[in-house]
Amino acid sequence: MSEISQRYEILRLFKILLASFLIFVLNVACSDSETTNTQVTVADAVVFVERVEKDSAEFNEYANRVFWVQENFITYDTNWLATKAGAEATELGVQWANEAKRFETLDLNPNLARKIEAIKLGVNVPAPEKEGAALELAELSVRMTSTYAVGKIDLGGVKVNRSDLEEMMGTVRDAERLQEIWTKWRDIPVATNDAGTTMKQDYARMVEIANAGAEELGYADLGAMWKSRYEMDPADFETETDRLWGQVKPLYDELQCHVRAKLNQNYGDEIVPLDQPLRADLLGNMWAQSWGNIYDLVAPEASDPGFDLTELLVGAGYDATKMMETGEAFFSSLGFDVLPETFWERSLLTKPADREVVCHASAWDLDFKDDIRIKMCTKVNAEDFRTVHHELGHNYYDRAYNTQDFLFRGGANGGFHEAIGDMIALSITPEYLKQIGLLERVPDASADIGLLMQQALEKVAFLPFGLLMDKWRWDVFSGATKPETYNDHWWELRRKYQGIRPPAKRSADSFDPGGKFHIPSNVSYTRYFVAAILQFQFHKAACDMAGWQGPLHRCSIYGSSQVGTRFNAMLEMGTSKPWPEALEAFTGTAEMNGSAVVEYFAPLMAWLQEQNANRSCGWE
Ligand code: X8Z
Ligand code: ZN
Repeated sequence: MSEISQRYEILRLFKILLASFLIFVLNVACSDSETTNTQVTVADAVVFVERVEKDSAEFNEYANRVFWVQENFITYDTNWLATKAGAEATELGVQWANEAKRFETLDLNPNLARKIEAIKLGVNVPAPEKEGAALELAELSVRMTSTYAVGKIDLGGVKVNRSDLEEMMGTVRDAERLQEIWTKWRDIPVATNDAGTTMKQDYARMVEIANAGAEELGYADLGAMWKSRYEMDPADFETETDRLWGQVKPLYDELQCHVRAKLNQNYGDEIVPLDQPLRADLLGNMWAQSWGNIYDLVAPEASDPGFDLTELLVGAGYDATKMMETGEAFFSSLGFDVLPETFWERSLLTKPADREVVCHASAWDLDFKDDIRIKMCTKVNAEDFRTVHHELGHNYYDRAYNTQDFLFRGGANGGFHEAIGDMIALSITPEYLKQIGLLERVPDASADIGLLMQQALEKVAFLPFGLLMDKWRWDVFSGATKPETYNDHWWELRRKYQGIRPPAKRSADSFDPGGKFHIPSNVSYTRYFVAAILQFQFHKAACDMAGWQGPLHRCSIYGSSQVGTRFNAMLEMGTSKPWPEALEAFTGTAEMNGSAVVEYFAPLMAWLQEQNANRSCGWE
């Protein structure tokens, strides 16, 4: 060996030794679970995000189609398929979320950081990575949702389907009959299912698995994970929702007091005692969440609008398709493109007689492009006319942001998605109904209190319900409420926030939260509370843009393409920017605020305070 090659060989050996030493040092330094953090780069994050965007678009379209078929045709086999797809979706989502955590500490540009966060929060109900957990979670989920959806209830020997029972809560006026329907509906979550369990047991097990999944992803529990979607510290978000509730609570309290007094006149002291919370089955709705159906019982005598929207729709021969077309025409009047032909071919707009379906209304975006659809067991009435607009709002929002990168295709926050169609429905004024040929004569200002009362029974009555659904879940997920007190805590919150009580004592074994679609389906609910506030902010901003001068409840933005253009600009943003920026883009303010609700209902508030002046309000 020459001297040069000898020196070269020594150098080479030295280099190998140095490299081994460095690898050793790195391994020692990184030998705990934080391992790979130091090794990933921004470039890796870019590649990772690109891969997830591509793969999740592909997988989610497949899963959407499986779930669409299952919810339109509930059988043993479609449940089997949905369980399989659900488990796969959870496994993939959790795997991606865990991978995403590795990039959190890097200095990423805002877009990339938002996408990493979106991947982390991408699974609605996570399972831990432990073998079998995702499958068990999917089994529980499919079993709970199909238990909720299928079956009929025996009413005096007649089998009645659930969608008809919901409708009956709005039309029946006999207190005993209402109590029977209400109670039988709530027998379902405590009945033993095919797997030999009850919904309550399934729910408690689901909570265990989901909490373990959320903890693995770095959240205190599933509730903290859901709150994190609002781009705030979870505790701050809770404070924020309480602040909003504080703004509108005085209005709710006056409404509750007036409704109780009127129901007392109708049903008497025994059924509606004036010093007690209201009986939950007398409010025209299976969950006492919106009370529009009992307008006739609480209407202000001297302020009759002179028409009933349900009667107008029925009288004009509307059916589900015509209701949908009317909603579509509203969006068209703002400048939005008409719905694709496939919407009409592929949607399910009425309840099929020959098979089990999930009747709870939903809007779908199957391919994240333009395969948008609605699934709804539509009835021809005022409530469903509004729901049609609500669902269409989801579809138009989905379509507006479909050119964003895949991870930005979503609502600015959950509340935005729920508020879009509702904001449009606030424009269903008498003037608008006249414009579309449903109403002959627009009532004058003397009908304002009546019109506002109709609206308050829907919107103001909803607020505490919208809030307490997740207050209950937050307590369940945090472990503050255990299965033994699930039902008692539910009624504590119902009493505290809504001032309502069950028609008869409930046993601790009951699982009344399970009688509401969003609990077995794990759809978070604060979104609807937030939407109930936001829609009035949107409506006010839209009316200002349209140059409206009169009271807010008489304003309709029908036909205003100028509002449509600005509205679309907000919708197109999807989740690409923090939600306060989206809010500001449309309303000029970056804060959620209940003051638009207060302004909208101000004349009714004054009237209610007068009516309640000599009544003893409250229920504690
Ligand atoms: O679930 C819905 C929509 C589908 S996102 C029909 N809503 C909540 C409910 O029904 O409880 C709309 C209002 C609140
Ligand atoms: Zn919705």
